Amino acid sequence: MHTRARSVLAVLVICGLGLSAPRASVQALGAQRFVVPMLGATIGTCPQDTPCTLAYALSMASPGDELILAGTGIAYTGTGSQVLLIDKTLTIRGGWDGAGTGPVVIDPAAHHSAISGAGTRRVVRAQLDNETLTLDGITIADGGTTESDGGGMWLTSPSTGTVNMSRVEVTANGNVTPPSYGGGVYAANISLNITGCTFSFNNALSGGGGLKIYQSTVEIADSRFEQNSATYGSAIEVENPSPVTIERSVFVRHLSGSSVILLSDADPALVMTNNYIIHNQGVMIDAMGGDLDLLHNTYSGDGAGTGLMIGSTVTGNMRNNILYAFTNSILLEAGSPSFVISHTLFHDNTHDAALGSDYVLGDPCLVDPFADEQGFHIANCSAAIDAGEDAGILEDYDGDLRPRLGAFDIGADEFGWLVFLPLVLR
Ligand SMILES: [Ca+2]
Repeated sequence: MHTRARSVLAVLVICGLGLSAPRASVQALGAQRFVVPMLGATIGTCPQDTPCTLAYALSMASPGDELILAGTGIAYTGTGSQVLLIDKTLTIRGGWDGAGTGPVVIDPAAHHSAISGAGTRRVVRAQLDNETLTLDGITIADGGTTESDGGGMWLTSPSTGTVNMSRVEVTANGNVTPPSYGGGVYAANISLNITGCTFSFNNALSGGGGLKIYQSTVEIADSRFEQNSATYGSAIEVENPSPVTIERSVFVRHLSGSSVILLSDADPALVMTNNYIIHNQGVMIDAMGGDLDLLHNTYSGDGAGTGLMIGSTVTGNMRNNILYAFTNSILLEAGSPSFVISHTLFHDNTHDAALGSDYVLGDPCLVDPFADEQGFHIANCSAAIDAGEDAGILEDYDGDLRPRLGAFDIGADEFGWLVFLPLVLR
């Protein structure tokens, strides 16, 4: 994909040069602009040995350029309504070691590049018109706004736009004026890809504490939502026609709000595969309408709350899910005739009102249900082993192949000795 995109770009540049030399400059390939949080230059082109301020680098960057942020432990800040107003194709990459010469070393784990709204302004506002914003290896922190949407980031487009987020930590953002939506991120009319990201401690007064999705296409993988808060949809609210997929992700310790994930009207489509939804309060997934497919997920209520609340018009199916330790495992409104339930494992719930077909009542034999997601892997005594059906999912949460040792297992983990042994030895 990357190689192909470069090839296409190269062809475009060559064509541009052939037609009109000045129109396609070298910058169309994406110049690197280096940025530091303190004492940056405000003239020049921001080379590695003379890095600039963030505001200056953004102002002088051409479409396609890449801003490379030194990770010094000092947060980047700004003035006005938001730290960054982005209306062009751009990459912002954190984790640069700051060395003025030699190879450019980028390691976000070692060099922390945080952009802070200091509790008084939004961190990023992106208005993309057929443009792409790529964020990698940065932290979006302490964004706050008196506007209603998007405390950390407000991502919008009048046409189409794409935002790619990888290794981004969205933390401690919120908006202070009700009604407010998308404390961490508000995504409206865009395509949003989230991989390897964390949303934590974000707050919305109304819906979508971590993320509000409005009329957008969103893919989330290998990510973590932890302790976000809202009145409803404390992790995520999905509204209007919005196809959303979530896989290999964790939703943990959402302790306020009526629901963790909310489909709030008739049009959303959510597919969730191989996720852990554990140690939260309220309803884990509240689908008021739309299409919902739940494949190989593991949910725990710690002895309270509701696993799934399914509206009467919801279509879709759930296959191979574990519902553990809820007051109510599944509540169906008026029978929810178009929602199919099969191969669910129920254990330690007070009420199992809707069982579906081929259900299992038995101990999932979790490694440690007081721990986080690693504890919700299954041990060899589990009733989930080989009790599932083929739902077309050929890998588990860890990327291990399904099925193993016979048939498909229920839940996010496919049991295998090769995985289990290192876990118990930890
Ligand atoms: Ca198996």
